Amino acid sequence: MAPRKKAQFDAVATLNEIESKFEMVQVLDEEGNVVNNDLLPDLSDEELVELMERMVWTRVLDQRSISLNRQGRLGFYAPTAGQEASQLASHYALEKEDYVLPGYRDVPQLIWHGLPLTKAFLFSRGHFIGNQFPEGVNALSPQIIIGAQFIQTAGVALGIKKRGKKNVAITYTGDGGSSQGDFYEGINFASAYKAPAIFVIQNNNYAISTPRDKQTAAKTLAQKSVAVGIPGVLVDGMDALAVYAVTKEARDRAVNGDGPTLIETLTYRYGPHTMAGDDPTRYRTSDEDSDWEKKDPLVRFRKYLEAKKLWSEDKENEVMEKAKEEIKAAIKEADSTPKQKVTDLMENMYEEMPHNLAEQYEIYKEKESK
Ligand SMILES: Cc1ncc(C[n+]2csc(CCOP(=O)(O)OP(=O)(O)O)c2C)c(N)n1
Repeated sequence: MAPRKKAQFDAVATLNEIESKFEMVQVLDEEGNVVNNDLLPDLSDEELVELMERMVWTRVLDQRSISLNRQGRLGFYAPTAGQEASQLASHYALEKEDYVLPGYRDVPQLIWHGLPLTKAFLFSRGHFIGNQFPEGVNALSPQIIIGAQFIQTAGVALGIKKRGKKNVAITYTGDGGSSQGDFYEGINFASAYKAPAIFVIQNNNYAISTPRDKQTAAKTLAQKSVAVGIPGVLVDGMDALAVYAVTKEARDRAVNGDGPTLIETLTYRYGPHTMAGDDPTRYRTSDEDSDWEKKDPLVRFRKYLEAKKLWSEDKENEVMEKAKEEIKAAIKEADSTPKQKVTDLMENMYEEMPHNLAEQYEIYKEKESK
């Protein structure tokens, strides 16, 4: 056999070189020690405490939501424990006027963006009021179609740009979502138009039961940015300060007119994919679970704050009690909201009802009036 011709251009070397550049950004190690002083964000003591409060509050919300779901008092719920730094520290880098386009697991960011908790519970129950956001809450409802929010974000960000606003649109998907066509279309379009968008892939290693390495051969998900010509960054998603730092940088770039950024947060969900019945013990080992628990975002940030004398057990208990009270009040309010009627659903679906449905609408109206 003739010897293989030497390649004129070593594409493999190019790939290897690009892939090797995406190293994980970290600020705090697992013991809460600062390992990268240059990236330490410029947050005041009050802000650091506020971020920790949000993470603790959200962990309590997750625990309560799981119980409420098991009691049949909530509907759809996608657990969030383990992903608090990825979700809340990225959100903390935003401004109130920025737009949030969440995936179904990203209800915490919506709440901290101003969505009343009662509405989050009503959303879980599939009640239309859960999708009616108050004026000034710049956000869309959680997206269920995997990846679709990436296209919507490109559009929202372009709208922000056309209006000359100094704001961004941020969106979140999972590792599985980064294999969807919508994902690529969204980041490509936003890049071509230099739209002020921040695209976050929360890589929790599994798309339901499919491990991340079974759905893409890419070494990192952040490197997918290269193909569309935007900056990409791989960050430790269990490290609140690192997530905050890279998102803040992405936001600064976007509002300065430098276009979108793709961020991959390396994280883990402790619970099942959703409460609809998957069993993580069938696709993950307990060793894997405990390895990730050692990286816990709350533990790490707590250690950092305790060393600075900004946090204590009493403080944490106080936040947890407050969270429980607020959750109790919100679920009570959700319980007292009138049940959704078929006519409510129809009225909220159409601005102009098609004539065949208009007939059915009248029938239901009649039935519901009895
Ligand atoms: C277009 C589309 N295909 C399939 C599904 C079913 N589905 C729901 S969640 C999910 C896995 C998503 O995994 P990932 O993007 O990693 O996000 P994670 O849930 O881990 O946060 C799939 C396939 C869907 N909702 N939409």
